[in-house]
Amino acid sequence: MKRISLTQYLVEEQRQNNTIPAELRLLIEVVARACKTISHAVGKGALGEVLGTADTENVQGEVQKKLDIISNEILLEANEWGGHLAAMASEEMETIHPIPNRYPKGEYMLTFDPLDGSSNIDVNVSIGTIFSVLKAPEGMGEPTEEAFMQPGTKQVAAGYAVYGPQTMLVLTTGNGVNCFTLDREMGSWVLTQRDMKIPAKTKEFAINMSNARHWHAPVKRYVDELLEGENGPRGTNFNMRWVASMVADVHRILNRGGIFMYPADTRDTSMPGKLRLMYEANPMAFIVEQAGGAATDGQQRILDIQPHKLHQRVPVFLGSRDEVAVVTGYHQG
Ligand code: P6P
Repeated sequence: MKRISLTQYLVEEQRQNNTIPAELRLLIEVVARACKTISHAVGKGALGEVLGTADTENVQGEVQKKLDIISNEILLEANEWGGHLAAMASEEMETIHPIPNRYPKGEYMLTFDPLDGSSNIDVNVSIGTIFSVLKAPEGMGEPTEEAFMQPGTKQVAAGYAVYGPQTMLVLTTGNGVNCFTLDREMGSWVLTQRDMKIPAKTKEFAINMSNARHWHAPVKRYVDELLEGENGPRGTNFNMRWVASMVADVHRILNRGGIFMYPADTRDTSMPGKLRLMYEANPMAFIVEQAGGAATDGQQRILDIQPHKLHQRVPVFLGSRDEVAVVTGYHQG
């Protein structure tokens, strides 16, 4: 069967569903091209002098890896001049990044985690780029952080690139989830999986078990029942995976089901979980829901959360909808 490129997919999607205006198609293609460049930089490893840490910290107080900064720069430079964006926001930057006045401003706003899973960079484990697209509020004028404070239901597109054995791009514009594989010889993204669907049931969970003593009761109850296996209330055995790269864990779940959890815990009530709403939880929740899965913070749909701060964190339970319903039910019970 003849495979089609990302561009042909986007053009045909616009023709059939009118959900991808030309400016949004341009934005998606620019981000996809930037992810190719990031994949190339990541793939060089030590040969490219890109491993190890920069001697800087990001707004999260995390030591930045050289590739965090390189990836952030690649996305900024790729998106500044095209005229499709009004502003950008990144995990690696404290404040929003308005498009410089020397370039025309567009109607979209882009948030991203330029390189997610940084702790895996130096040990050659899959990492990725996560991005989310919002519309700029009508008549916004000068972009503000406030303009980004839109619930996840307002996203017009979201996606991630995973830099693993293959480099893949997973994308939704609100009409299902599709996956593209990078053809390195041609330098093009090729559609390899159409309309991905997460199985409602699963026997595989993903959580960092080393935090177990800090979990709140609903999470402890849920995970203990999974660990009790066939002799416990679930009546079956479960398997566990934890890559410590959200992109890699979510990609596995998109392909074979599973539940991914990064809960809040008792250590720091001011920090509800580790993952950030605007450029990790929201884009992943959009993708997961579009693939028939579910994504909550333990109480409500992640996509319904009204953001208040650009870098706010949120507890995350996402994946196979039957399992997300169980653990969410324990929180609500
Ligand atoms: P921990 C990577 O730093 C990340 O933000 C996610 O990609 C990943 O799921 C999580 O943190 C891993 O956290 O505490 O297990 O290292």
